[in-house]
Amino acid sequence: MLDTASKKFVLYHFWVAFAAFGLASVLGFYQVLERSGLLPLIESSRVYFASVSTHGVLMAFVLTTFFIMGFGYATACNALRMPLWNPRLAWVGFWLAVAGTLLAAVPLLSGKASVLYTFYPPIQAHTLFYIGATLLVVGSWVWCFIMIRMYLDWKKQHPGATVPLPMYATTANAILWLWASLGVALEVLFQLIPWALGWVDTVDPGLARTLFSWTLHPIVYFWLIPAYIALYSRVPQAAGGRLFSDELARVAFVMLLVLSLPIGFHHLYMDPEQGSGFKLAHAVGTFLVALPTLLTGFTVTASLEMAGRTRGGVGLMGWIGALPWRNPVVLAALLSLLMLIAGGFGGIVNASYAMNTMVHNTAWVPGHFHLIFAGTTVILYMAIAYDLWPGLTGRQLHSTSAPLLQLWTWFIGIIVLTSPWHVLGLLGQPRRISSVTYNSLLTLAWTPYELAMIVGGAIMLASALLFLHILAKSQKKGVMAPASTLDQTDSAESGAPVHSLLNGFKVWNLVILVLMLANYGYPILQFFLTRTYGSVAFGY
Ligand code: HAS
Ligand code: CU1
Repeated sequence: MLDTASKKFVLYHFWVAFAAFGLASVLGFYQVLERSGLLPLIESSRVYFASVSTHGVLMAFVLTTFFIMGFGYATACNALRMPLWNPRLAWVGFWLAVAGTLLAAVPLLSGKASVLYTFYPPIQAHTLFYIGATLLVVGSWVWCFIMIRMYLDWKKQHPGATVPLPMYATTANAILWLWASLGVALEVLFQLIPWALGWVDTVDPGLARTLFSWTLHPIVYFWLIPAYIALYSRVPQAAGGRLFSDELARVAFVMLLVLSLPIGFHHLYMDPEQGSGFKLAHAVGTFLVALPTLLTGFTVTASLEMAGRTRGGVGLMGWIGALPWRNPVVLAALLSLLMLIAGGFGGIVNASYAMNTMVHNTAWVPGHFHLIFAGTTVILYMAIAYDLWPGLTGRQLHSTSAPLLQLWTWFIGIIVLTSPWHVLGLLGQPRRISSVTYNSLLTLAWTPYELAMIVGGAIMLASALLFLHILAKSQKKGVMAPASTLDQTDSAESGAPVHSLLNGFKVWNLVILVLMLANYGYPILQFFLTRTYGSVAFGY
């Protein structure tokens, strides 16, 4: 159970996450204005790249890591009905991550780490950036360790019992992140930091990109899993029903864990350093990893249908209208699923080698990930915050309609922002560039879409600020919440026996080890077996 001190601890995480989100949202709006090329006054590629690097790092690493840690601690205590294990160590993890964020912020904001959130060499950042990123990751490892420890303690105290689903999924995510972050940790510790410090003159971008791809795909599921935990463990009850199948949910989380790791080469299809055979192997895995999302769509929609029919919905589609659309958790889930259809479709296009040649490094790719990350994923982070806020702060949300307005505007903003990016990508607009006025017939066709993206960006910024306002005002001025709502029971009707494979991770860790050796062993080893050439640094 969450005691008062742990509630405060979780709130600290959420506020760091959401403060980062607020700042990054402001930068995002500046970027759509700058990138459109329609306002020559604010054009500066130096400021643009500092901004887009800060925006990406804040959204992809700071918002996510702190939110996932805070939500994980809350889930572990609520679902297992256990106090937080070793709060002192947990605080150490938190402060390490905060220190890392602050360290990285200095070079980011002063234009000395304009390397974008993927920090691919040979563009070089100031050493402080790499050290800050490392500390953030080390802080998150403390979280992983505590999650796994609480899961193991609970299992020891309840021999043979089924681990509650939200905790099973949280543990899967902690294990996933430990495996995933190893790739980037090797890259940063053995390549980037020695190179940034001048201990070595050159860096091998091929090896660095290979190691980063090891992290880059699973990290997106690290971000996504908390959203899926909400879909499985909060949404069915909020809609007035129950989860369609606890076992299918576990299958989905296990598949996300195992299959998301050995497939990173779909980010390197157009790179020369890896062979086509390995790219094919990773492509097959990429199509397989779409399955747990299809399973999730099925199970969650089935749960919603059961709820809608219980609420009196009839006919083929009548249950959809019967759902409580005015409940923020249900509304966010419905909008999230809608965005997942389009975002997932884009993902399948990316994953298909021939079509990837068409969209790779174009505006299509940021279109894809803003839709599926900022859309599908972050809208559920927002819903989780609304859901947990009364329990954490002791106060009810100050308004029932403002969260609905906020979620709808976020959804509309995302659609208006990302649809033009998909089209711009198909029209050949590159990603990772600042201004795009080439003054040719080709770029004339881009103009209407550039205007649309500014409108989308403005709606999103307004929605982001409203989100922060709702949380802050509710925490300060909301009516005291009745005691009954404070005791969140996250458990999704667990207790029914499940197969031991769906209640533990030993076998799955072995499977991951084998798949990683098969898909990454030689591709990494080859850099040490053949003569390769390094690159000197470019950058600030
Ligand atoms: Fe992705 C690039 C492939 C999912 C994030 N992706 C990125 C990047 C990011 C990202 C950040 O293969 C950019 C990296 C960079 O900077 O270079 N992605 C996929 C595939 C999936 C996928 C196959 N991506 C995600 C998720 C992300 C994310 C999730 C963040 C959270 N992605 C790629 C590829 C690239 C890539 C290539 C490299 C592109 C390049 O060339 O650079 C899959 O997991 C998607 C599976 C999803 C589906 C959708 C199923 C639909 C469902 C909805 C059901 C709803 C119903 C409606 C029925 C197949 C489940 C109910 C409605 C009611 C109203 C009741
Ligand atoms: Cu990926």
